[in-house]
Amino acid sequence: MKTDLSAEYFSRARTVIPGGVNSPVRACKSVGCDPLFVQKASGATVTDVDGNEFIDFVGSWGPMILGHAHPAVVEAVRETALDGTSFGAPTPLEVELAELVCDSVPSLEKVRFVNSGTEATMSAIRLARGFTGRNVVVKFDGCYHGHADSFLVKAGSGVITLGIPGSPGVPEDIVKNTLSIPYNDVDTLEKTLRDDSLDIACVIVEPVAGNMGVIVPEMHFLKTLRELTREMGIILIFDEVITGFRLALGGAQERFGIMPDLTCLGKIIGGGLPVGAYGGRKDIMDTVAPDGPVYQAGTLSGNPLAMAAGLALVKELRKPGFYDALEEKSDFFAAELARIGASANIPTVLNRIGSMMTCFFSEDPVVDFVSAMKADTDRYGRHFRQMLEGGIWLAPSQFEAAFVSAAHDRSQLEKALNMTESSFKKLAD
Ligand code: HOZ
Repeated sequence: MKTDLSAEYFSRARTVIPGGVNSPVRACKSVGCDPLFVQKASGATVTDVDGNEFIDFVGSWGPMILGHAHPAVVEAVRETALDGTSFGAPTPLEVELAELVCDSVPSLEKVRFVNSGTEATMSAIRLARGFTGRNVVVKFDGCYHGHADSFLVKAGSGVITLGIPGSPGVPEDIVKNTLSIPYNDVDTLEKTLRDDSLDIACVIVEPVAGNMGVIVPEMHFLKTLRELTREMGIILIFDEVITGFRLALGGAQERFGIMPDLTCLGKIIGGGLPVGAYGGRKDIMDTVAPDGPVYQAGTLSGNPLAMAAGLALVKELRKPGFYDALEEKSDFFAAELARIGASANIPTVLNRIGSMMTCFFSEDPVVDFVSAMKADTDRYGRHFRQMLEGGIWLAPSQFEAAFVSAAHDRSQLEKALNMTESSFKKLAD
């Protein structure tokens, strides 16, 4: 595979951008290679600057549920841009998208748009603290809620990928207000939430973990979490930045029938443009400025291009049969992947729900941070490089999800499966 131009861009990038990238995992350090620089993408394929074409299972880390450059999204952005790209004033587009999002996500009565998932989660915990008058945030080991100070405690995503235990620059005073406990562990959950001395404002959780690889929660865990938080007057926040509009139109909460008090969204609702959102119960959301005292603001919040892209995309998702078709395609892909994994001479564990999945190079079931960390990351690195050589673009980390999109066709999925089979064989040699 020719990579001369990518290498050249990487070398230039490293002199002016830390690590040569604008988000750490992209540097591909944990999979032992340098990043490829992307020229363009269309449908389920990505083409790099050297002209190599790949079948894409990263989907920009989640947003591309329709595939890249979907005509409806591109047209909406193009048309909107002709009338101006930012006004710092309300627009009809944000009202329309807010209405559609509240109508789609069952627990949302009101929603505020921001610019990223990180902004959504940090705003949601501020709101939970303001509403309850308490200070402590409970999260789960290996869950990732963006890079705000309060969340960089036993975090997933790039933090575990790069083996960073906690980040310098995050004051101890902030860390002491974040409690991280094991995912899927009902006993610890119960003990923690029932401890009145802890001053817990909220619990934030990925209702399906996607940032230590995909981990589907035990229903008993999620149900207990909902019941206990309600009983103790603690705000339950679902971080649905990945699962929102991915696992169903109404996200994980619709799929599982469990309603949080607040929900954080991002990725898909921006159609590939920078967007985040937080929303939920009206009484809580009415505490946000200007109706209430909890301050949160943003010059580019509700940006017209992002709103237009999100609207165009969500309208596609609301067409009858969209999620059934995606589920069926993902069923086929996951079943074949599991079959290939089961007959390989290396241990693999496939965790999957809907169109998101992770194949762990692991002996044992992966149910939490500790079991995820047992995965063989060197083997994943080799697998990643072999797949890339074979034209398949996977996340450059064992601890991320692979996403199937509406744009993947049968032949692309079959090619990816064939490549996986031959990669597993080489790994076993
Ligand atoms: N939330 C993304 C990972 N699951 C972030 C991707 C990145 O770190 O660039």
